[in-house]
Formats: sequence, C-alpha cells, structure tokens
Amino acid sequence: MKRALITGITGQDGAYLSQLLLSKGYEVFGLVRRSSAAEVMDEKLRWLGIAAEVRLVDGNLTDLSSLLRTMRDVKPDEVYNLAAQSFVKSSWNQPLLTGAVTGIGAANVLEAVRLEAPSARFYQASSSEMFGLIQEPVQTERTPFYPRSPYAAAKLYAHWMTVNYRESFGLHATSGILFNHESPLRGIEFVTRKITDGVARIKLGQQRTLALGNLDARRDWGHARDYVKAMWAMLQHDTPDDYVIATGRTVSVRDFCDLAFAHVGLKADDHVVVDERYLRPAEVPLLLGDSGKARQRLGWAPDTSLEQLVVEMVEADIDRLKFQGACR
Ligand code: NAP
Ligand code: F7E
Repeated sequence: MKRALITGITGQDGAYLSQLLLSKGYEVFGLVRRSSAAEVMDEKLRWLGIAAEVRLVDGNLTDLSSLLRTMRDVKPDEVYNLAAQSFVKSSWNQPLLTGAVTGIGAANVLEAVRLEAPSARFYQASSSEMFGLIQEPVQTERTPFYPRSPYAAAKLYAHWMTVNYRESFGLHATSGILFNHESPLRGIEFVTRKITDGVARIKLGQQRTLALGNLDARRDWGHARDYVKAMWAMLQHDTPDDYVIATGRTVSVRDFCDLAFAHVGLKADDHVVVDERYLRPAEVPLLLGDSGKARQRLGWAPDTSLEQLVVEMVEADIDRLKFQGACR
C-alpha cells in the first residue's frame, strides 16, 4: 500500500486529492495546523465523506521541526505540498506571512524530504499567477514569468526551489503550474464561489445584490476534481518535470456571472454591483493556458466543461443554504 502525505489537506485540493488517492488504495496522511476551530477543520473532507479514512498529523509549514518529524513518522512514498496562504488579495495585507508560508514553507518541505525521505516523490503546487502580467498570449512551461502579487512572488520562489532541488539533489521533485480550478469546495472568498453563493442567496430571497471587483478579469477555469488527477499523474511519471494544467479556454468574471445567474433564470446585470473594495493594487488581467505537454506525456485532459462546473457549484450552494435553513 503506497503512503501519501498531503500538506494543505483541509483545503479544496487536499480534499479532492485525498478522495482520489483513497480510491487508488493509498494510505493518506494529512498535515494540519492547530486551530481554535478544530470542529470545522475537516469540513471539506467530511463533505466528501472521507474524514474518517485519512490520518491527520499536527504540523505547520513554518515549523521545520514538525515537517522533519512528520517525514520520519509517516515515511511517505509521495509528498504533495498543497499548503499555502493561497488568497491573492490577502497577500498584499500579509506579504511576509505569505512569503513565510507559501515561499519559505515550500523550501522547508523540500528540506524535510531531502533529509528524511529522499526517495519520496514530491509535488509542488505552483500557480498560473506566476505568469501574472502575461508575456505570451497563451502560457506554456516555456513562457517567462512576471509575478504581480506577493503571493505570486512567493510561489515563484517555491517553484524555482523545486527545480533547484531536482537538479541539485536528484529529488523526484515536480512542479504543477495549475491554472484556476474551482468546485463546490472552493473557499467563499474566491470569485467563483462568491458568485455561486451570491446567486443561490439571491434566488432564495436572502439578498438582492452581489458586490464584486474587476468584472473584466479573464481566467482559465477548470474543475478541481479533474486537476488533482493531473497532480497524481505527474508523480507516476518516472521523470520529474514541470507541467502546465489548464483547460485552454478563458472567460471573464462577467461571463461567469452571466452563466451562474442564467442557470437560476435571473440576469446578472440586475444584481451585480461593482465595489472598489474588491479591486487589487495590481491585477492579472488575463490567463490562458496550454496544457499540451501534460496531455501528451501524462494522457491528462479535463473532463468537466465550464458550464458543468457552474451548474454544479450553483446547485451545491442552493442545497447548502436550504440545509442550513432547515437546521435553524
Ligand atoms: P486552499 O483551499 O486555500 O487550501 C490551503 C491549505 O493550506 C489549507 O489546508 C490550509 O489550512 C493550509 N495551510 C495554510 N497555511 C498553512 C501553514 N502555515 N501550515 C500548514 N498548512 C497551512 O487552497 P487550494 O485551492 O486547495 O489550493 C491548493 C494549493 O494549490 C495552494 O498551494 C494554492 O496556492 C495552489 N494553487 C491553487 C489553485 C486554485 O485555483 N485552486 C491554482 C494554482 C495553485 P487551513 O485549513 O488551516 O487554513
Ligand atoms: O480572483 C477578480 C479578481 O480570487 C479571480 C487562487 O486559487 O487562482 C486563484 O487566484 C479574478 C481576479 O482568484 C472579485 O480581481 C473580481 O482577477 O478568484 P480569485 P485568483 O486571484 O485568480 C490562482 C491560480 C491561485 O494560484 C490562487 O491561489 O476575479 N475578482 N471581483 C474578484 N476576486 C475575488 N476574490 N472577489 C471579488 O469580489
């Protein structure tokens, strides 16, 4: 039985990746940081019905000693480093914490792997945000980076450290440059989930308007369930490498709103308002990925269309709100 260690197991991708690995017969361990809200910590794992099947280990990306101990205790065959301060907007308010967790934290995990589990295969959750102010209209593994936020700068450091540990120490260290991926388990602060939650509330008569920031920003949005399959496939390949994972289609925040409101028979224009509080000091106006390398070498392709993703998210938010209402 293979053993996987996932940092960031309580997040969106950690939950879907755990589900995938369990279905493949893995023993799944997850690093979790101590929180005063321990009762909701495993909410996403419970939503997928797998909380009892994963084993949680106490640790923090900023505490190297906890990572060394975890590697020694778990003896993983595969390590997926998904933990991060992952909200771009917050990274301007907490730049040093973002650097410490999202950047140096990844280096801590690489050090712990190098020292305690050097034969483990390592996955780094890199991001399309590293392309930032895009240098090519369609981004591939060869596109130059131009980070536009403290988050993206921290991810870029972690990305290059992954490449460096591969080249310096021969670690099986792979970097997945994933474009935005969403699901009903997406954090409520990210724009897609904020929209689908808002649509559900408006449909159920709980609010009238939805306040957003830049409606013209364009993203290449896929489904997290499809993207964790790519993470796993990368670590099954004998040669570690870098891969772009994307759908190859880009739409605006406005387009996403139109799809979500239309699903419940409403018009986005009647409800969406722009609020400057949600604008960013520097924006990434457009992202569009070419995942040809992953399609060719890993046989990976997304299964879920944007339209299917939107419907799944809106329906899940309607169900969630109805359930909360029934519990009151
Ligand atoms: P997420 O839902 O925000 O989850 C982040 C995870 O990191 C949570 O489990 C969080 O734990 C954990 N974490 C934060 N700080 C930590 C610390 N100091 N020590 C240990 N754990 C810590 O993110 P996601 O959407 O699943 O994304 C997974 C990874 O992929 C992240 O690294 C993200 O930056 C990257 N990424 C995401 C996307 C995307 O579109 N989703 C695209 C490209 C790359 P708590 O539950 O305690 O907060
Ligand atoms: O913003 C615009 C906003 O916060 C998307 C993370 O997973 O993907 C994510 O980062 C776009 C931006 O995601 C609102 O300005 C408009 O242009 O959903 P987001 P993100 O910043 O793209 C990458 C790949 C990651 O790696 C990150 O970890 O939507 N936008 N109005 C808004 N965004 C938010 N959050 N809220 C708004 O009201």
